[in-house]
Amino acid sequence: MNIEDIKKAMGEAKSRIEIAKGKFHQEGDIVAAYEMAKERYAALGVDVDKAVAELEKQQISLHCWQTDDVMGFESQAGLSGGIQTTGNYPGRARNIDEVRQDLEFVKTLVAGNHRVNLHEIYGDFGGKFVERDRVGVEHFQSWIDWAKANNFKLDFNSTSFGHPKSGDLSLSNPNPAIRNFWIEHTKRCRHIADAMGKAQGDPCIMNIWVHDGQKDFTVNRKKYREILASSLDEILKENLPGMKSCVEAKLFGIGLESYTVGSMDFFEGYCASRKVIYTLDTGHYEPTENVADKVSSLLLYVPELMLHVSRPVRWDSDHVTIMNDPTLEFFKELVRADGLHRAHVGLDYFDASINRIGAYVIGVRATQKCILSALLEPLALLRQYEEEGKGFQKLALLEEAKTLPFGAVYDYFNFKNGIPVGEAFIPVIEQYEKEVTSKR
Ligand code: RNT
Ligand code: ZN
Repeated sequence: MNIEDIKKAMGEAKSRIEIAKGKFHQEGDIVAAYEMAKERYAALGVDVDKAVAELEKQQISLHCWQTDDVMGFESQAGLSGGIQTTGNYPGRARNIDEVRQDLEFVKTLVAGNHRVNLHEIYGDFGGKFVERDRVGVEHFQSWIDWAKANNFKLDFNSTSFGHPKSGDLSLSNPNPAIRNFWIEHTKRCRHIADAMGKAQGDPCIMNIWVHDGQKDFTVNRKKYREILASSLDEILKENLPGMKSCVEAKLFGIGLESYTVGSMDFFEGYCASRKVIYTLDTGHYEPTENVADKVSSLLLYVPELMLHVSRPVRWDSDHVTIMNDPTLEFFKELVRADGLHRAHVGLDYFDASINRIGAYVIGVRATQKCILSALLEPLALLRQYEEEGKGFQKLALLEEAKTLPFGAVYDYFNFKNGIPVGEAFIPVIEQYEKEVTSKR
C-alpha cells in the first residue's frame, strides 16, 4: 500500500465517523441528556460546563510506542531492559510513516489537542545506524515538522534499553566507559528535548527511566544508588529552558527482580532534594499499594508530576488503561489536591495482543473519563460532610456520585468536538484495520 492509498483510506475512515455519529446517536438526544445531567450535578454544586471546558484543555501525551510494540527504528533487535510486550496481533507499524499515520488516525478519534511522547529510538535515522551517544536534533527535525503540521506537541524520552550496552546497569554502572556512554546519551537527549520545546513554544517534558537493577541478591545497593544520583546530577546540571526533565521510579524489571536502583524511595528523595519532576507510572508499585494515596504527599515535596497512566495486572504488565477503580481514584486524588495543573498526563502501556489503534483509543478515552469523573465530583459538599464529622452522609454521597449521569457528559464532550460518541468508534477502527493495518 503506498502513501496515497493510505491517505485515501484515512479520508474514507474520517467520513465514516460522520456516518457512525448519525447511526448510533441523534444530536438532540445527546444534548437533551447533557442538559438533564447538568441539572443533577448543579443540585450538588457541580458546574458541568466548567468541567467540560477543563477536560477540553487537558492534553494527554500519546506514547508512540503503542503503535509498534516499543521497537523503534534503530534496529530490530527486540526489547531488553526489564520490559516486554506480549502478543502478535497483525498490523504493527513498521516504519516512521506508519507510526505517524497511526497517530494521525488516533487523533481523529479523541477530542482535544494532545501530545506525542517519543523515545530516542524513534529518531528519523534515514536508514543509517546512529549510535546513541551520537544522536542529535537533526534526527528529530522531521518529527518537529510533522508535529507542527499536525498540531501535536512533543515530549521525549532517553532510551537505555534494547542496546548492547544496556546490561543490568546503565547510569549506575561502576564501569566509567559504560556509565559515560549513557550520560552522554541522556545529555544529548536533553538537547533534543530543548529544541523540541523551543520549536513548539511549550516545554518538552523529557523522561529518564533506566532499568538498572539486579536479578538476585545485591550487596552493593547503596553504591549503585550513589552512582545513579551522581550521574543524574551530572546530566541535569545544564539549564535548558525549552525542556523539563523528569525521572521515573520503578518496582522491578523482568530479569531484574531482586533490586531496582531507581526505586520509589530513591526517586522520591532525589526529586524532593533536587526539585525535579517525579514520574509516577501507575503500574510501578506493589499490587496492593494505593497509588492514589501517593499524589498528595508527592505534591508537597516535588515540583510537578509526570504521569504514565497504565494498568498493572498482577505485575507491571502494561495492560491497556481502562476506567477502573485505581485509575478513577488516582485522578480524583489529583483533583482533590488541586494538582491537575501540576501534572503532565501521559500514557504508558503496550498491548500487542489486540488491535493496537483500538488499544490506543480505549486508553485515551478511559483517561479522559477518569479525569472528567474527578472534575465532576461534588467535592465541596463531600468536604463539608467530612469536616462536620458526618461520616454516613459522606459515604452515601460518594456512593450516589458513582451513578450520576456521567456518561451523558462524556458523550456531549465528544459530540461537541466532532468525535464519535460512545461505541461509534469501533466500526471506524475496524475499517482502518481492513484498509490499512491488516495490509502491513
Ligand atoms: C518501564 C517504564 C518506561 C517504559 C517506556 C517505554 O517500566 O514504565 O516508562 O515503559 O519508557
Ligand atoms: Zn512508564
